[in-house]
Amino acid sequence: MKKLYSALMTAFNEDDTINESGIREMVRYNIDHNHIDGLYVGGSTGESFMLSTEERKQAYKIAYDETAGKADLIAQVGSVNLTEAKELAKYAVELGYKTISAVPPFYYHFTFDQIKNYYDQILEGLDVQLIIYSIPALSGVTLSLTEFAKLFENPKIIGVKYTNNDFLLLQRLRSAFPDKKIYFGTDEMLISALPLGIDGAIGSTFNLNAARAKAEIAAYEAGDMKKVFELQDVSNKFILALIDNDIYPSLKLVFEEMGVHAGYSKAPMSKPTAQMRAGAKKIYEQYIK
Ligand code: SI3
Repeated sequence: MKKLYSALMTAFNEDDTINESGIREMVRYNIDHNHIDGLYVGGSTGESFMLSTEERKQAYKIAYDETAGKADLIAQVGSVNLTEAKELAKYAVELGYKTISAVPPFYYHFTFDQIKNYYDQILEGLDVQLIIYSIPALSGVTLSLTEFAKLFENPKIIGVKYTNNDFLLLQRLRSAFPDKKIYFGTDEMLISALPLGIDGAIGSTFNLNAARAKAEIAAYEAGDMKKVFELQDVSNKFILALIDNDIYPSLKLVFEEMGVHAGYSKAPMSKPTAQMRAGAKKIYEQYIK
C-alpha cells in the first residue's frame, strides 16, 4: 500500500516566533482526522530554511512529542551549512527519529563529490536511514541517474523524496532501484507518478486534502482510472487556488477556517491580507467543507 505523508507546517506567532500549540494542533489534525501515515518535519512547507538551528530543533521536538509514535516521522535536516545539518541530524536521532532527509547543499553549485561527501558526513556515526530530498526547482541541484546510483551506494540512504516533474528520470530511478523508496512530492502530478511505481507521496496540500489523495490512490489501486482523473481534477483546482492565494499562508488560513489554529507564516513570507483571508474562506467552502 502506498503511503501518504503530510509535509508539516511550522506555525508562527505574529512576531515570527514559533507557535508551539499551533504545531501541536496540526500534528493532531493529521493523526486524528487525516489518519496520515507520516509527517515530513522541517522541509520546505515547514519554512525551515528561514529558521535558526534552535528553532529547527524545536520543531522536531514538538512534532516528535505530539506524534507520540502514532505516525512515521521524517526530519529534514539539510542545510547549506554542513555543520548545522550534522548537528540537526544528531539531534533528531537522539530524539528518536528513525528516518532523516536532507536537501543537497545548494547556492554554491557544489560538485557531485562535494554533495556525496555532505551526505556521507551527515550520516557518519549515526544509526539512522536517510531519504534524499530532491527538489531541483528550489534547490537548483539536479541529480542524474548515475549520481543517484552513487549516493545509493551508502546503505543508509534508502530512497528519495522526489519533488520533480521529470517523469523520465522517475521511471529510470524506479527501474534501476526497485528496492529504494520513492516518495513523490508534486501533489498536483500524483496522477502521473502513480503508474511509475512510487512508494507514496509527501506533500503540503495533504494537510487539508488527505482524504481526496487517499481516495485517488485507492482508485488507482482498484484500476479505476476515470475516478483517479476526477479526483486529481478536483485536487488540482484546490491546489491551484491555494497557489494563487499564496500557498503556505493560505494552507494555514484554511486550517483556521476548520478551527485548527495554525498561526502565521514567517517573514519574508506574507502575513494574511483581507483579500487572502477571503480567498482562503472561499477555498475552504468550495473544496474542504
Ligand atoms: O515540506 C516539503 O518539503 C514539501 O512539502 C515539499 C513538497 O514537495 C511541496 N513542495 C513545495 C515546494 O512546497 C509540494 O507539496 C507543493 O507544495 C505542492 O505540490 C503544491 O505545489
